[in-house]
Amino acid sequence: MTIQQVDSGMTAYQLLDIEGNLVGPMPNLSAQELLKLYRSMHLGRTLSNKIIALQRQGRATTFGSLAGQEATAVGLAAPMQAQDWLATSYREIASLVVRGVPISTLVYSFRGFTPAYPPDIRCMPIQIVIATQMLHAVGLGMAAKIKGDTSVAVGVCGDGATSEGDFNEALNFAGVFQVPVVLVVQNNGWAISVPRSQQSAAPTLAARGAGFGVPSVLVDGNDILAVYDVMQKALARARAGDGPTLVETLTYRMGAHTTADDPTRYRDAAEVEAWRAKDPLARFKRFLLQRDLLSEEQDQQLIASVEDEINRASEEGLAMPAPAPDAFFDYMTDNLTPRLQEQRADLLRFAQQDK
Ligand SMILES: Cc1ncc(C[n+]2csc(CCOP(=O)(O)OP(=O)(O)O)c2C)c(N)n1
Ligand SMILES: [Mg+2]
Repeated sequence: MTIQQVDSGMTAYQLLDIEGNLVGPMPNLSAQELLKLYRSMHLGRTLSNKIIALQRQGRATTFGSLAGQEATAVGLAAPMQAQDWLATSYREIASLVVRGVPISTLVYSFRGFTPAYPPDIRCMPIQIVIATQMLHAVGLGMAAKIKGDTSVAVGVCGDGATSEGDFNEALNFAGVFQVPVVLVVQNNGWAISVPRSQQSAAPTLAARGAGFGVPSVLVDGNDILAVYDVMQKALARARAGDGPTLVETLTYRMGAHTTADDPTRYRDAAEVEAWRAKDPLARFKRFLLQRDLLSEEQDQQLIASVEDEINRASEEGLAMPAPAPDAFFDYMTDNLTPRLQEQRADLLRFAQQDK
């Protein structure tokens, strides 16, 4: 597979069929690396379920489920190098875990607090304002290009985000200035209640790239090996100075948009069931079992250790002290204007009354 070839084809690139059979050339990954990908996918799903449970208990904020999209989230982050930058939306929590953001920090952030990621991790805080992170990624890539370093930036957004001006501006800038960036669209079929079919008349969202002179790839987003392979090649292209790539991953949001959503009101149960058969975790598990890289017993152990890790990290994240109510003023500007100082004092008075 080369990026130029897939550009014209526009059938989704696949390496694992839904039975877990290898249908293309195996990426260069050791047994240990394959198992790590599988464990990271489990970490993503278990963490997502955990935060949903915490939200139900009133201990976390509104949260968007990752279930079904683990191959995309893990596959886009795993081939990145330490010096690369990642700017995600709110759903790709497994990408952040792969990059090294502590799980306890993520749990803390979903209590509604601004997290402090370790600075060397080079992940932007999750972005709620749809598509803006694509511009951030292009800016980070452009900065690397100007400085002449070897970092590549990755931006991730959803299918709905592709209708935003920011997405198109990011692609345009990336194309014109040959920015070392990979722009990933995780097409999970829905933007809250708006289906992909109403998002764009283009046959694929990857097709958007051509209009901006940006090579693009359509990939099976529930196939961890295919996503990994495509990302590895797109990152290498950018690092070699060959410019940006647009990647569309075809996946599906199995859960609700967020904990504030009821998808049964707008989508068909049969559609959800059809996608259940393409579950990225089940598919990859079949592959690993077939190749004797995993046994059922080892799988049970792996799942238990993941649950244990998530539970322990969650306890840590829940125990972290909440920031002072006025702490966000500290991140705003170096010198608060008199008006902002007044607002800060007002807020503190209000918080005091509330006690
Ligand atoms: C600029 C902007 N407009 C509207 C919203 C409200 N909103 C939150 S999520 C969402 C849908 C996004 O869908 P998609 O891009 O497909 O991402 P997904 O949630 O499916 O991962 C919208 C419209 C927002 N957060 N930001
Ligand atoms: Mg979507």
